[in-house]
Amino acid sequence: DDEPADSRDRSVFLVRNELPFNAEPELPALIQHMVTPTERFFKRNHGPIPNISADEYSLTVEVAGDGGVRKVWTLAELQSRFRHYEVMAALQCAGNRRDGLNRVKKVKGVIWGPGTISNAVWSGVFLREVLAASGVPTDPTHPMAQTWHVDFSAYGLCVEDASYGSSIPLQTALDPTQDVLLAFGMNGRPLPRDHGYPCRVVVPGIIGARSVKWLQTIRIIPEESHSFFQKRDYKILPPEANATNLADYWDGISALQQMNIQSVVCEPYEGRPAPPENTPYRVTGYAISGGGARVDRVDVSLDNGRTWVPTTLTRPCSSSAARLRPQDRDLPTTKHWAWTLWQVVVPQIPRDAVVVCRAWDANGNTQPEFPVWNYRGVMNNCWFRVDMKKCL
Ligand code: MTE
Ligand code: MO
Repeated sequence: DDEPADSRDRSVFLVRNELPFNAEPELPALIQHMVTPTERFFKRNHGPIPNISADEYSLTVEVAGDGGVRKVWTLAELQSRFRHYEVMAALQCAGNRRDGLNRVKKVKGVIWGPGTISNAVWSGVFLREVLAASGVPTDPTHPMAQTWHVDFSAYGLCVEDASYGSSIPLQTALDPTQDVLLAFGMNGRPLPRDHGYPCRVVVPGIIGARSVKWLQTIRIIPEESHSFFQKRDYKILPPEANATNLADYWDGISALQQMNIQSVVCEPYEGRPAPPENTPYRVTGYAISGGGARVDRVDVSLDNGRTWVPTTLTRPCSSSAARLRPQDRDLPTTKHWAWTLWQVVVPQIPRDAVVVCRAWDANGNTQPEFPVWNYRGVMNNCWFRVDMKKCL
């Protein structure tokens, strides 16, 4: 059953696949708001959208071995037993900008443009508090906390595996600065079905694939998830990996977690007419890094990278990007989970210009000038170019 329960406005989305439904908004619309309106938030689905009622929902927590601590939570219990938090965080698919790698050489996967990123205010409870109440050791020096993993699996079917699943290190889940949420709400409303109703994981700063929707089971296990999406997908395979030999590389390559440094020009946009020449123009876009690292700087070039101008950055708040409610401001974090929007007014955009952007993060990371091809087409963060000759 893939009956759409949510707004899937065709004038908002570039639909990349109908069944399962995969769609991204066009860039100028994407960055009109710091918090992406829910009906514009990109949708990435590996299978049909489950239809789960709040009354029937339950979440099972298991710990491998030792007879297995096992706890089953109803939605009402999850919502009433734990403190509620709000965290502003962007989700970005590791396949964002896959089209840029596909232009270099054919890749495997949904051919996404640069719109599989969106920024929302998520509300829910902290995963670490639910784990603690489920009997999982939460002392960071406990051997389990140091090496085990939190394996999430979802309700519903999916195309590549029996069900959708993924894992993060237990250490990440337990770290109070990481803000890993079990979310019930998005932008002040219950999660829409397309985004995981009634409960999903939100792991800020980490590739979208780990933020499992329609969460059914959490298993604390000594190794990573055995899911297709952990073991075989979402890895940067070396350039010699291809359709016939890729299995040879799976074991040696890490499953992606933190995102890399990214920035994209949203206006001008190749899908729109070029702005008139000899007129000042506001170049805009988004930028974000992985692991909550702050975006320090975004530069724009109008001559394909020979000369650059700095841009003005807009962050949701200056010190702590994640803390929205006054009572939460003293919680220990300085993480930048939200995206940064940026703009610069240039005197004009010549008709033969190639508009480029590149960003730096607090760790000194910047974007590569050219695409780094890999078979699965993930983590493309090369300089973003808008060729004015390609505008409508
Ligand atoms: N969870 C389930 N159950 N099924 C999925 O297909 N897709 C993942 C993740 N969680 C997925 C999932 C991927 S690859 C991404 S990028 C994000 O959800 C997208 O979240 P969104 O659809 O809310 O934008
Ligand atoms: Mo994704």
